Amino acid sequence: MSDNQAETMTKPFQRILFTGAAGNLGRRLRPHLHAFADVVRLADVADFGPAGPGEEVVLCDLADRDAVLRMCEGVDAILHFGGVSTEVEWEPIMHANIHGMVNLYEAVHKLGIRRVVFASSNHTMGMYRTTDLVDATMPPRPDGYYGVSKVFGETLSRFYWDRFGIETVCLRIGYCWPEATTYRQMVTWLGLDDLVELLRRSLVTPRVGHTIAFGTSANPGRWWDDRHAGFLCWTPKQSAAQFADRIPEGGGYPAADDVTTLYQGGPFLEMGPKYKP
Ligand code: NAI
Ligand code: 15L
Repeated sequence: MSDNQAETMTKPFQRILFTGAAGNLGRRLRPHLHAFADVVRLADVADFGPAGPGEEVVLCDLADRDAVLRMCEGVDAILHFGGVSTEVEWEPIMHANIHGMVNLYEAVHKLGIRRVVFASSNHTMGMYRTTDLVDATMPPRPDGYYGVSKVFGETLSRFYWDRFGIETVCLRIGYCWPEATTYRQMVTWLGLDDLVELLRRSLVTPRVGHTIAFGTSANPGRWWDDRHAGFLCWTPKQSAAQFADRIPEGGGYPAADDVTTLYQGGPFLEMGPKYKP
């Protein structure tokens, strides 16, 4: 297909909203979002500059209920990537990932928006061992406040599907950064092209109900079995095998019996709440 043909093809949505536009994935995904909709509304609490062609920019704190309702007005689907993306103290996580998530789904329900793709995380399952093979039917075992907040997001979206028929695909994203430099990053790596295609499938697959999918490329030694999201027909094409020669001896891990080596959550276990005498 030529570029011209691709440009004239009908896009699946008139307007989509992407939250978290100022972040790592927001900046990397931005050029790819135009394939999904005529208008891409980009939102974040942090300033990220002016709108480009086919874009709208909204500055909005997810914890501000009225602002979230305004941010969602007129959109057909949402890619929800905004929020605290790592293990920190509870208050900011509660602000963005708990209150923010409730505000978003209240707005989605009120405005009749039918589909959300939620950037969940592998840290919903971070207390499984690195020797376990995890799938979407297994109970969540988060590795800290951040992982707990993502389990909350998955559960809230489940409620909105069961009660109100609002569809959500929760993506348990692995390590989505340009390069892997430790063994854990290599096992959990998600290439950007694979993520773009996963987003497309999550948006256009006709009936997704409430789905949990694992976002990881075709890496050697994967910890996650994604068969329950097989109907999305997403087959990752990238692989972190390309980084194998950069991984230091020992995998960039501490000693074999360290918690960050034993559990899938890796370094997040050390960043999380600890007893302080
Ligand atoms: P990031 O931290 O770079 O971006 C998150 C964005 O959310 C930031 O621009 C931040 O300003 C915004 N944000 C934070 N609090 C907010 C609030 N109260 N109101 C509005 N916006 C707020 O994170 P990144 O790497 O871009 O990840 C995006 C999403 O994907 C996050 O939800 C993260 O939890 C999830 N994820 C990312 C992974 C990765 O490897 N990059 C892995 C697993 C999940
Ligand atoms: C996440 O959930 C984070 O948002 C991301 O920055 C990475 O650190 C990733 O998990 C990981 O597990 O490495």
